[in-house]
Amino acid sequence: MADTRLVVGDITTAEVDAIVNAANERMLGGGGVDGAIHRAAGPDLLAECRKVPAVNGIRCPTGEARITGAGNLPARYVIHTVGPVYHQVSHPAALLASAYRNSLQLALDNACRSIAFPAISCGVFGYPLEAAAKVALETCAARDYESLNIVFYLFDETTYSAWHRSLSTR
Ligand code: AR6
Repeated sequence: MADTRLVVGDITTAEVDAIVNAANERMLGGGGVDGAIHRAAGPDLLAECRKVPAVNGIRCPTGEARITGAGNLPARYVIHTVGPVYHQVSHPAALLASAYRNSLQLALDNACRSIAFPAISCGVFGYPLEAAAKVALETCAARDYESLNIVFYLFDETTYSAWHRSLSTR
């Protein structure tokens, strides 16, 4: 199994090859962790996002992922993914797993050894914490990703506890 660590903290400080952004389909910034990442990275990140091809304004459909440089962040790359809006889709777990899987695959494709995730969909997108933790940790535990060092940056104690409980019952 991949080396998986949990920390309480701000993902913009993560010293890893790639940090994952919980973005929206337009991929031009937003609130929550997306806003924090764009603020810390500076305007180069938005400029790179604008270069990602869009179809009807959509750069990254829900469950997919895209990679850019990371501007002023300590990380080399930002992997932008879009989790499901929990109450708007009929199969949220499949889409959330897909967001994690596609992010992990992009990290491997770009020779990353380490990747940091936030709790995708657990803010304004309303995903229940226990259920999200289970999907996140199960997906990251797949053998395909065992070469990666994976760290979850969980922003508050409640989210950390949900992940910690899920990891210790695996
Ligand atoms: N570091 C780590 N985690 C953070 C940080 C941070 N600096 N800031 C917030 N979080 P959310 P979503 C946590 O709402 O639910 C944006 O507007 C936060 O406490 O950022 O996937 C996008 O543009 C929560 O646990 O993402 C989209 O429109 C987790 O990150 C939409 O929000 C995710 O919360 C995406 O919603």
